[in-house]
Amino acid sequence: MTNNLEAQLLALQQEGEKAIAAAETLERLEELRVSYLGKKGQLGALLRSMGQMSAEERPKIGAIANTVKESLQTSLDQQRTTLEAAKIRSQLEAETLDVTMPGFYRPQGRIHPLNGIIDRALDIFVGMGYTVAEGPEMETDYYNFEALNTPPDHPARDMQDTFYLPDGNLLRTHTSSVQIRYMEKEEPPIRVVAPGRVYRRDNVDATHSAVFHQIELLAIDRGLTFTDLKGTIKVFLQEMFGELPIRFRASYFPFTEPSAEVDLQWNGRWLEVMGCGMVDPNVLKAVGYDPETYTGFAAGFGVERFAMVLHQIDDIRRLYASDLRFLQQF
Ligand code: 2NM
Repeated sequence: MTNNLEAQLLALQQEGEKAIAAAETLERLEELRVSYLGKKGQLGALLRSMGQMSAEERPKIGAIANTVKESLQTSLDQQRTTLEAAKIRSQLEAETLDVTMPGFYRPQGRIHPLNGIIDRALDIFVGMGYTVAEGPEMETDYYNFEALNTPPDHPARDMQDTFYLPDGNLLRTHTSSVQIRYMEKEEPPIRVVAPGRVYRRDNVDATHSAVFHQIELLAIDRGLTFTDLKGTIKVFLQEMFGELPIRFRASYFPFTEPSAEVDLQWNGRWLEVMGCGMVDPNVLKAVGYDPETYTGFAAGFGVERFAMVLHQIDDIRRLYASDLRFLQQF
């Protein structure tokens, strides 16, 4: 009986130490601790059978059991220390940075010349108290033409000049449609600037594109005059091109009266750079403003044209080709 128990205890110790030494994870080690030394563990189970032992056998077996327990506990502690150290080592290895490793090549990005012009122009107008507004590129006939006092027989309304969609809508030919939408929503005083893509059925060449960008500004208030328009445009062109002579030349737009083209003296030549005018009373009426109370001025320009003049670009198509050899110059 005694010998048998003693042998069992020693076998348990041997088996346990072998298993502990073979444990590869801290989780496995904890399982082994519970299995051997836990409340319902194997050592406890053996000792419970001591109850049937004689008084002289008890202390002897008890001493052996204690040795087995201490020995297993020591093995567990040692293996825990070993595994914890290994865990930390492998963590450190996984987190090591090789500072000599070559990096990824990230080409330097830059602002597209068209966006550069748009950013500068909007900054100038925002500086003069204008709000930036945007609207849809697909428009109704009403917002693109009718509300803008453009008669049904006006050449701009021709199929030859405008992209009409099968459902009767169209691709906007100017961002004035945004101004109409803005005026419908807001009440004067108004200072708004509308940048965006516009579409015209032009044959593409060095100076024409079927899609281009426009910026239009609009001011509506009590008592605004042509002088206010001239002053605003003068300041804008000065900030954009520098202090150069400008002139206003009478012109025509359906949505303004009077209307004018603005020329800028650039490299000794007069260059047409903008269109403008006093908002036609019919446009004010269309958005529900009383033309006896309010007057306003508006102006617009092509972003591509500005970019070409300012950066000496000879062909508008370069602005759409996404050729990095070209774009990296700006
Ligand atoms: C231009 C030239 C002249 C213009 C007019 C309007 C509106 F909506 F108020 F009637 N917005 N923009 C306008 C006037 C645009 O671009 C060359």
